[in-house]
Amino acid sequence: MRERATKLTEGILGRKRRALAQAITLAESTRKDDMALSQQVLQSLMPHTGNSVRIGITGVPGVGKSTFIESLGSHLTEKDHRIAVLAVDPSSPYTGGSILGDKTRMQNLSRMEQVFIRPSPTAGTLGGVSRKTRESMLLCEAAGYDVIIVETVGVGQSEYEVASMVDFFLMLMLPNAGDSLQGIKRGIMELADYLLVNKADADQLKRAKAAEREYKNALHLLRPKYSGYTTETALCSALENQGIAEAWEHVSDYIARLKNDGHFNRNRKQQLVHWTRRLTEDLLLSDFWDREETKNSWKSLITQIEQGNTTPVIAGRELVKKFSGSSSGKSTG
Ligand SMILES: Nc1nc2c(ncn2[C@@H]2O[C@H](COP(=O)(O)OP(=O)(O)OP(=O)(O)O)[C@@H](O)[C@H]2O)c(=O)[nH]1
Ligand SMILES: [Mg+2]
Repeated sequence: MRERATKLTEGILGRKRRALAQAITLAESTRKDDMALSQQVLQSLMPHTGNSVRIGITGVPGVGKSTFIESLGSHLTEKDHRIAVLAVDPSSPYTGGSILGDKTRMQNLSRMEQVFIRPSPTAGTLGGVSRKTRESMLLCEAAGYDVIIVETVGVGQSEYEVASMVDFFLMLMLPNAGDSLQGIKRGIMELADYLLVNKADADQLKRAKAAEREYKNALHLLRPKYSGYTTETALCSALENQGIAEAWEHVSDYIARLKNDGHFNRNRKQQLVHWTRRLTEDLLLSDFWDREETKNSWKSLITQIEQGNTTPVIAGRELVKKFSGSSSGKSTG
């Protein structure tokens, strides 16, 4: 296993796409031996991670995320960036996701040497998918990609997940504010660092401008993410390649300011703490439910609750007490 880990590590540091793709497949695997190997690789690559800007992009289906990434990606490669595009797709965990299934829409990007595109990981819960995306992100950084784009479809939970793994969160909007504002939860808008109204072209331009005004007003009512910062809005057309360079300029300026103010590093640190805590909790939980004694006690406790002999709280405490007693020897009291 050591040998394979070393080979993969060297391949990734040598910027070999195949090694990177293999390592991501390992990170996505749920097999125990794959996971062990994957963790070895990640551990040796850790010192080489972190040197990128991580951008999250969200928006309702059809808003133009893929088209936007294609357009932005081309712009970035001209500026000598190396780009990795990863997807978190909560809508179809079993089919591999729709987000990047349509690679046709990123035809130019997917052919470029400096671009690495990875569709959504399959299987598992949302938490699982985003864990894998986080690890994929680290692997891409070690392989020298300096802009990581994490795409997710705007349907709720996944946006929180993605926002908690990126440095900058960009929301693409449709040019019909009235309709779309209703569908957007306030909390989601609070996650955004930038709001771009896409499809501001041809006969939709006028509507897009009106929409931008509405979004701007809506944003005024929200608490800014960092004091002294405002979430800007702008127009773009991913299809016509309008406003993309300006959008990137804004993103880079914003990130430079975050770095300068110390928010950038603080965020990353908080994200790491949050992630580690989540992982630990997941491990604890699966350990708990995997135990024979939990399974056994569970059945009899449920029966007792059903018969009215105990309460869910008392039963729950009893289970946890048994678990912590057997795992650490300590009592929870
Ligand atoms: N007029 C116009 N059409 C656009 C623009 N951007 C995207 N489209 C069109 O909108 C449709 C959806 O674009 P996609 O890029 O696939 O949208 P998406 O957000 O990735 O969609 P999902 O992956 O299904 O969530 C396509 O027909 C695009 O050609 C734009 O700036 N202007
Ligand atoms: Mg898409």
